[in-house]
Amino acid sequence: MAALARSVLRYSARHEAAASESFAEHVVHGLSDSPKWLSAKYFYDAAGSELFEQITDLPEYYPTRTELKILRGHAREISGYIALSAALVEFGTGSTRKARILIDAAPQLAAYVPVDISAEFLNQEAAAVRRDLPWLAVLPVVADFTRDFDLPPQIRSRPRVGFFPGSTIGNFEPEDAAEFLRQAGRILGAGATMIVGVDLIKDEAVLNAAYDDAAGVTARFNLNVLARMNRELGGNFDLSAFRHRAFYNAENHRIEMHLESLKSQSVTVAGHTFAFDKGETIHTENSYKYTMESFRALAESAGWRPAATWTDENDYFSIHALKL
Ligand code: AVJ
Repeated sequence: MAALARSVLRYSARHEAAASESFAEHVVHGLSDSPKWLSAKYFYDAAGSELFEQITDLPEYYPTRTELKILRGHAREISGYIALSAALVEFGTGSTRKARILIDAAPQLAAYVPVDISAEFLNQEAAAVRRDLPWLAVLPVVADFTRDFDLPPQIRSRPRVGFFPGSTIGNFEPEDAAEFLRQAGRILGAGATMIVGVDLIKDEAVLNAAYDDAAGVTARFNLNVLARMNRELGGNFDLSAFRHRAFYNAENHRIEMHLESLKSQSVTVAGHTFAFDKGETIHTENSYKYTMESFRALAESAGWRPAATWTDENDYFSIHALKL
């Protein structure tokens, strides 16, 4: 255990150090390291966000449609964990589609607080929800949800319900996921509920296909981070000289995505030149998978009490209600 725990901690520490860097600093830091790596959060520029939307519609990518099905099928029961006149605080709102399912099933909700780093998108989405649900106080917060942020003063006296769907929690190292949950607890306060979507460990062929689809959309999504470095940091990556690699790492319970250099080459980006061996990779994403039990244990280690869990008929995905 010691070696794994140490390597996870080391990885966590370097992610923490990386949290306050600019994209350029991050790229120089990650590509100077051995093995080379980049944080998955840099996938999501406009092109990357659009490609991710396409991923969610792929036949192989089960998480989104499975989570939506669980939410729709159990919305009333989930709503039972939402207190009267509570505020729903969504961590990292991309689309409001999932929150709307909860809101529709929980008329006792008084406020919706979507939190996201992208002000423009957030304000657009917030305006649309306000238009459709005029009785709901919609109070968007522009913030990096992985850091500490202040809730709007208007919800100071309301019970709080955190919402973190999509298995975005899988992008954190387990240590960092626990730290995130602990911090979410601090932000939400005593008596809070947290509703979290978590992808489950399953047949490796199903996992591998979900991250290496036949149409090549996930490959384009992964390669887009090279295009983004070219666009934003004056890079000269030749996208045809790299290929998408994705596989389940069973020992560490995670999908890993990499970009593999197809030849020996050097690339200049952000004013620095980096040498790649043939076959060398940039590690671009981890997507951790849990069992029901391993996620409950993680939540408990972060001070939350698992109150209920919902899943689909294949046990592909899970939604957890946690209480503080
Ligand atoms: C948005 C982090 C949940 O891990 O499944 C999809 C991102 N990467 N295909 C995931 C992703 C490749 C996704 N999350």
